[in-house]
Amino acid sequence: MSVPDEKGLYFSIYSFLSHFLEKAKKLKIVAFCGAGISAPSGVPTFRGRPDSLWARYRPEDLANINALLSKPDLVWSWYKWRLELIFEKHPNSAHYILSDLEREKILIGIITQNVDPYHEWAGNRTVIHLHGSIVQARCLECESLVHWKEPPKEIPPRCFNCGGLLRPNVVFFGEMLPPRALEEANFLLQEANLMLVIGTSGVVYPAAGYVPAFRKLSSQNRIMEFNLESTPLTPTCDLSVLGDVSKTLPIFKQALDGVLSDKNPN
Ligand code: BV8
Ligand code: ZN
Repeated sequence: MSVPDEKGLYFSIYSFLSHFLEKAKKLKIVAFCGAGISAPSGVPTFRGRPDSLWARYRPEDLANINALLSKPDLVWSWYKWRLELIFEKHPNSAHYILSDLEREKILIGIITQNVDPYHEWAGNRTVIHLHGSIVQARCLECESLVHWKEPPKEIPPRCFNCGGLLRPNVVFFGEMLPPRALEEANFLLQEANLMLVIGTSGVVYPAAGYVPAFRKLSSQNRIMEFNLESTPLTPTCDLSVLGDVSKTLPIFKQALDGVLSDKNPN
């Protein structure tokens, strides 16, 4: 179901949340995020939109270990371009809403597919990066870790310790997701009763599997999707909120504040 205008959006979210909170004794939100939450910041997404990252390249051409080993300059110039964008731009209102919700102890954590640090820069502390972090790199020879404070100057960047080739500290296609991140994400799924699925096309696995997994955990769990368009995950969600997430997430927060204050007038 989608609601076009802001006022209609407010009331559809208000009634959804009010109904949900009739039954739910607690409100524990987990956010599941994709590249769409950083799009309003000016960081292109991977698929779909004409300015998307993949529009210029195909995933199998760049985000995989064989490409890095055979074409280190090409792969690192792509990562350097992305790092320049990430350091130049900044978190947007959608990131800050999630940081407010964590501070109000309503959001218990974020499971993100994103490799940018915008959730942390917006103030969130429980952020699980399923696909690693683009602002870190590690040496293929000695495993030394580098934290970029700015994009690397030399391409491909070399290890300060042994001169070995560095790789971005991200999960390439064909690689396993970090077991620790999988565990932490599962813990959040157990604790939460409302999931916000924000700005993801739901095509990359196993990450996208967290949404149906949350559904299966309990019949009381509810899922809201925030996206510009419907996705393969939409049928698994209870409410699909269509629109730019930097506009729709603030409306969500207003509606939630409205429901909570109507329930606890003091
Ligand atoms: C694995 C880090 C096995 C790197 C990423 C063939 C060979 C090998 C594997 C596979 C294969 N075929 C399929 C697979 C599985 C593969 C996969 O799922 N492929 C897909 C493409 C079909 N998965 C893997 O390879 C995974 N590993 O399977 O390993 C294994 C198992 C055991 C032991 C050994 C091995 C690893 C996947 C991780 C890949 N790494 N990123 C980097 O970033 O450079 S994935 C990459 O896609 C990013 O992390 C990104 O976040 C993620 C998902 O994309 P989205 O976030 O959803 O972004 P997208 O652009 O797609 O969508 C944006 C959405 O936002 C859109 O819906 C849009 O409408 C919306 N939007 C845009 N603007 C806004 C908005 N919404 C609201 N407001 C807006 N303003
Ligand atoms: Zn090294």
